[in-house]
Amino acid sequence: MKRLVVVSNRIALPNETKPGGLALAMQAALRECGGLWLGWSGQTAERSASELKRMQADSVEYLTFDLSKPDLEDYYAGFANRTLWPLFHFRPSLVDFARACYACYVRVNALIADHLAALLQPDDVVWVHDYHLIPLGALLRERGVRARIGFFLHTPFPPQELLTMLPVHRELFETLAAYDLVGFHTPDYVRAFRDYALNELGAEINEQGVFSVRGGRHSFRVADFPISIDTAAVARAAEQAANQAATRRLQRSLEGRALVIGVDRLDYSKGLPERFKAYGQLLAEHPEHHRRVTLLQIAPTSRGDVPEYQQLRGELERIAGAINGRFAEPDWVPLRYVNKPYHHNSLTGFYRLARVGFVTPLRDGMNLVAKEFVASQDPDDPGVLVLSRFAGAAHELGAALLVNPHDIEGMANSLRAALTMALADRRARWREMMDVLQRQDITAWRRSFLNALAGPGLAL
Ligand code: GDG
Repeated sequence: MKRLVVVSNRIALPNETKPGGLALAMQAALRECGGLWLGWSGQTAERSASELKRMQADSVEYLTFDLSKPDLEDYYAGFANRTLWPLFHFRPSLVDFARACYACYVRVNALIADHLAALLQPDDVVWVHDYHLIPLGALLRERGVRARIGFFLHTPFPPQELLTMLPVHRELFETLAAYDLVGFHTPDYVRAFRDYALNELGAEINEQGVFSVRGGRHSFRVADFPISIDTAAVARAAEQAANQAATRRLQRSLEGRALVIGVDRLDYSKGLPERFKAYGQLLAEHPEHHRRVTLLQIAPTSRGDVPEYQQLRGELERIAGAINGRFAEPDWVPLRYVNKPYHHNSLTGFYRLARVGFVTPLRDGMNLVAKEFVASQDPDDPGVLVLSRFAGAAHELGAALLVNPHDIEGMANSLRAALTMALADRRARWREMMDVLQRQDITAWRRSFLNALAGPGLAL
């Protein structure tokens, strides 16, 4: 049996519960077929990746490395999060490019490749994740690695007009040709990659859809694999969480008001200022909702050392203060804005209590919160999902109320429609979305990627 080797910037150690679908999916895949997971420890040290720390649990080996503070600054906070992240999320004005940061990004990837190349066996199947590690495949090939290597991008992939703004776009993106399989969340991102590869990399695509880059030695496949959640487990957790103290306390505090919920990392891609404004607009235009509704926005801080994130935090505090200042009553706070993270199971209980899931990113690769909200609902009395058309999840969840997050009035109208939607309509929409999530869950995602990469026989 082939061994699976997963590489991602952050990893979840066996005793850790990391939020999000990626960690869960990788833990399950590695448990099924055994293997190795390599990533940054989350710690800094004098020198980057000078050694690997090993931890074994059952048939899975966890390997972590530290990063020096300057490398963390230039590779992670710099090129990954201040250049690629805004570029991939359609925010060119936030792109901050410095050649020194790019050089550091490639150097850190090369350090990882050095360690990995020494560990790999020819039969291994390597799965590399996300924008932090784009050149890793090519760096492994340079070191003589011939194993099958796949890459999955968790963010959107924007059109070529945006990508070409990056001064090093060609040298960076042509490294994708070193992989055997490149995966994206949606057909739109695959199309954007295809256009970019044809027009900028001089790629050729044969009748079977196999890409090759002129002059390159390697051919590769490109396809969409929409990531999902462990639908059955989330539904179970939500049902159980309904009786937990945290859920009951929230329920009591609502005093019968309709709950609108948002849960997002505090990130400018998530459209939080626009969301708050849309809620303010609803309250301004429709006083009949005063005292009848509460918006709970959970937004754990993220990348707090990147200046754009600090600015966003200030902006949200101002808007939240303005909304509460204008509409609150001594016994009603319309907007509860919380920067703390919560246990994942508690979140499912909160989702189940909510009448509306308000998920309105300006751009999002997929958005797992939208899927978790749907899976958490009570089938007899489900809440309504209001979802940005610019989240990858909109591709599968067309039965949500789809909104344009740049249209504040439109979002306010959809929020009102969600709050007043009849039970039969709520049920029909929920059923349609839940059917999708039951068919296309996290196991289906992982298997379809690994089957496409390695053929059946791995992780089945
Ligand atoms: C990236 C892409 C893509 C949130 N708050 C808490 C918490 N969470 C969990 C959610 C969900 C996860 O974090 C967030 O996933 P999203 O998909 O919504 O967003 P990103 O973090 O931006 O993820 C995204 C994803 O990768 C997977 O490919 O969908 O587009 O940007 O699972 O529930 N979990 C806990 N406490 C919190 O307070 N425990």
